[in-house]
Amino acid sequence: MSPEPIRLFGRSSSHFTRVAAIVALELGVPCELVVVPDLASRDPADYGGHPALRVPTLAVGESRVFGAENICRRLAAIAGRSGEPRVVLAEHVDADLAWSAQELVWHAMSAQVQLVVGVVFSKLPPDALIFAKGAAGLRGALAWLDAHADEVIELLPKPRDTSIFEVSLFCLVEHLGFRPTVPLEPYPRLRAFAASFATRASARATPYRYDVPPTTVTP
Ligand SMILES: N[C@@H](CCC(=O)N[C@@H](CS)C(=O)NCC(=O)O)C(=O)O
Repeated sequence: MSPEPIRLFGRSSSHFTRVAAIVALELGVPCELVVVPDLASRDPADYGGHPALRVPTLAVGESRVFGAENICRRLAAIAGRSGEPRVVLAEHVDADLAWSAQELVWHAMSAQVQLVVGVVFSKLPPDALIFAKGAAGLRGALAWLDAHADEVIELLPKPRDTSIFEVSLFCLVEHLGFRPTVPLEPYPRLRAFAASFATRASARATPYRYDVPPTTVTP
């Protein structure tokens, strides 16, 4: 374990933040959530030093890690490994289908951020090409994941506690319910997967909610 304090700058309503928070819990790495109060801020210091003004940022002492997947790698390194990985990372996977599936999960999460920030907060027209195509691409990614997620999960190395793929897919699907963007009804297998993952202690400990004090922007 790290002798230095570990802090996660993020928001309880953010799916990228929740990926990191769940992985920290799964690995047993103590990690304090530092709430970023206002996602409209243009000061990197408010994001734990993230120059691109995003959450999450992991702070390990003076070091900073940007990007949810990199944060998970750092948390896994802090936890150390004995034998098989407890949380399967991208580098533990060797299958085209699984790589493509992970790409579509990250894409869908980013597409949802774009729709929320663009249409909901910025009040830009949803029929603008960037948002209309973004929503169509999000629906396409979800349909593909609904058709292939079970097969992808079978391809993941065993034994494991969980994987970045499963954690990120869960955070994506639950966030689409928390912050409706496109309907989830057409994706029964994704809903079933999320309902099952939601019973894990790490998922129950990190419910989506809006942090107080209230902010002007809350993806
Ligand atoms: N690739 C980044 C994406 C992070 C991201 O998009 N975070 C969202 C919140 S879930 C954000 O900071 N949105 C603020 C904005 O778009 O202005 C990661 O993996 O951490």
